[in-house]
Amino acid sequence: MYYDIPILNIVALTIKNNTMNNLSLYGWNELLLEQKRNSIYKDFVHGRISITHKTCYEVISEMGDYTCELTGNMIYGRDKVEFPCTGDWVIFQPIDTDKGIIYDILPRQKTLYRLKSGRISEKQAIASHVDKGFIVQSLDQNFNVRRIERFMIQLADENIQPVLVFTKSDLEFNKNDVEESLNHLAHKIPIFYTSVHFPDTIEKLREYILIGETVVFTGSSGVGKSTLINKLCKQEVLLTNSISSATGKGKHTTTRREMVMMGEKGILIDTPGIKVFGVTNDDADTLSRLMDINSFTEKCRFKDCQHMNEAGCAVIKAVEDGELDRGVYENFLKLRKEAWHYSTSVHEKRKVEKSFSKMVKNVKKNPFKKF
Ligand SMILES: Nc1nc2c(ncn2[C@@H]2O[C@H](COP(=O)(O)OP(=O)(O)OP(=O)(O)O)[C@@H](O)[C@H]2O)c(=O)[nH]1
Ligand SMILES: [Mg+2]
Ligand SMILES: [Zn+2]
Repeated sequence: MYYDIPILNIVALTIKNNTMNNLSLYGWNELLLEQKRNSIYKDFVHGRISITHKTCYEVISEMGDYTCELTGNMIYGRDKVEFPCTGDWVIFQPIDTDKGIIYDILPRQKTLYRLKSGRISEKQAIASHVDKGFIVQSLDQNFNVRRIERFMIQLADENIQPVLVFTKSDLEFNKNDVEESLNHLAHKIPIFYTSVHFPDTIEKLREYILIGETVVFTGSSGVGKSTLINKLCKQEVLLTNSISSATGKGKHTTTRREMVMMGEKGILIDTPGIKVFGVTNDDADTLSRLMDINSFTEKCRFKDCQHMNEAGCAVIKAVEDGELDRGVYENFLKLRKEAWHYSTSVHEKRKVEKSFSKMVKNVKKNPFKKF
């Protein structure tokens, strides 16, 4: 079901006293207010999406929490990637004490996107208005520097501060090996070693999250994202994969993107574990800077060197001389190729859409002509 016409004053807006929310704790600010004033729906209610379901959204507003659907205009008038995601600020009209219809989304910023897996190159918005991106890896089997680089490049595209959070530091691991493989990244990203069994490591991380700041947690399934969020919030706000000692049950893998409040301090967004996190950032300069190879790229003979097989390529020479890690170099090529592939297919798609809409216009003008 969807709605197109604003249902003004049909339902008395009942304020639910028990669920009044102070939105400034959720990051509401002057800029967002200004943006709301520019919307034709400025007289409606605003709120932030806390959970994204398949066809509806949980929205937190000053008047309480609502489950909302989209208007038909929003469903049919936008690309999937422009549909609301967790963390978005939206304008909606309550139609009941706990139901509403979303009419507009305030301009997105600092959004974590990923390349959707599948044949068609499609971006997916995971979380928006994000200040920090916690790249979570567990120190048992999950540590993988190539995956860290992958997340970092994607976060850089939207100016989200990357933070590396290791979990399960109570388990056996070789800290020297970990630190050595992070040499080229260490000065670009804060690193935390945490364990649910060492409360001071959780406390340090909690202090790092500031009031009103939004943090998204990303990483493979089972690394302990939901467990860590529960510890930071000092309560079981999310289901985790741990076995409950009381029931012996509790296998639960996260399936939705959900926002929770950490005390009255920060806003934490949990996400399901993703096997391969595809990138869409095709900015080669950012990539070479992040991977710490820009000191070599500057010395290449040709300005437009692609660092693949060109004569006088300082990057290839650095790999041959052992100055640049081969793994870093190969991941650089891989990430760049992936992002190129994405942007080329987006470009192609736009071209097809443009020629299609041109054809539709022409048909409307001259319905009997053959095109
Ligand atoms: N030893 C140890 N185990 C932990 C730690 N943190 C989490 N775990 C365990 O790791 C398992 C997975 O935890 P979850 O929090 O569900 O993992 P997740 O990253 O949310 O996984 P998905 O929701 O599937 O993406 C559970 O059995 C936790 O008890 C830790 O610091 N040390
Ligand atoms: Mg989880
Ligand atoms: Zn080169």
